[in-house]
Amino acid sequence: MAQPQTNPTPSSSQLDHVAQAVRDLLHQPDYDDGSAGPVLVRLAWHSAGTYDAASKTGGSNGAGMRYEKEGGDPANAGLQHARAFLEPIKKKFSWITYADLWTVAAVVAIKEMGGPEIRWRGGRTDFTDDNKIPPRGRLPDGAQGADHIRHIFYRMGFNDQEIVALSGAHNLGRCHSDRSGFEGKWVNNPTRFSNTYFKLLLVNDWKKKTLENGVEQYVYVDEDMIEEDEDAEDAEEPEELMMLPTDIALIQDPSFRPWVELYAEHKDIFFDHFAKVFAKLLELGIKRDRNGNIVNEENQQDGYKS
Ligand code: CCH
Repeated sequence: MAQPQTNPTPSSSQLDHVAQAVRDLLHQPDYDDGSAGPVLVRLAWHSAGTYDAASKTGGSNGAGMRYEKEGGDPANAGLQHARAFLEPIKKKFSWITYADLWTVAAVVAIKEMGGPEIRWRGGRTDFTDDNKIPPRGRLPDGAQGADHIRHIFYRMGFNDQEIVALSGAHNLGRCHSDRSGFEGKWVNNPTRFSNTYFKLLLVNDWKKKTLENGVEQYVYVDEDMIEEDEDAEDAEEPEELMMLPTDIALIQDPSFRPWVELYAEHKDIFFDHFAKVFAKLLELGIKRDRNGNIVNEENQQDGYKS
């Protein structure tokens, strides 16, 4: 039997250069809310969120989104922007794999946006064809409820507390009608990592709204903000904040809700739990030897043939 291959993890000085290059590209004045950070976080999450613990398939190893089979999944619409932001870094530091770059970029972005330090380990390889890419349909659908969220995240091996902690990433970024069909941001400052998402879930009176495209989401308009803005010289239209049906499920479900309450009240606990669960997400499906190097076993080479 052939020996398993191992891939060395990049050295810390090599990584410092990549991390700096990621920090340098985050500021994008003409893109969304001025930062590439949120979409980079979503790229890492979707690259890892295909994991299935039962069959040990999917996960961030492989960077399958470079192939149409995964990259063309409607669930991944818009993530080509994140991959394009990172492409110059891949060109400059060709030793790093896409799978490592996509995951480390999110960790750097979260920290830079004011979030916690997240443990990250390298050594992922990139698939050289699309045989090992799992079938589509493993990522969550924002239009659904608590049962669906559990079905998706239990499959990866997460519990209810971890599901709620991970969902706190919706403090970042926004929905785009031309990507998911949903529209708007969850918090007023979507490029700053914080626990505001949990606070807003609890304090606001979320109302169901049907968008012009027929998609249903929940919205809230801060009346105080409108009054303040009317007096301001350069008053901008206050933007309606939004929640997905899956976000609202977190306050409706009796097992999810206490975690929302805890994280709304204690930012430090949220940061601690988020750091742990995001690190776990990025390691799903990755088997390491005693030295931390990834072991690509023979049986992991057998993939989906469809
Ligand atoms: Fe999410 N997310 N996400 N999400 N997400 C969207 C955007 C972001 C769901 C649906 C959506 C996580 C969990 C879930 C981010 C991080 C995470 C969008 C809008 C939808 C829809 C996409 C668009 O239109 O551009 C659902 C459903 C779930 C779980 O049930 C988890 C877990 C994470 C990370 C830990 C981030 C960040 C964004 C903003 C992306 C951007 O482009 O601004």
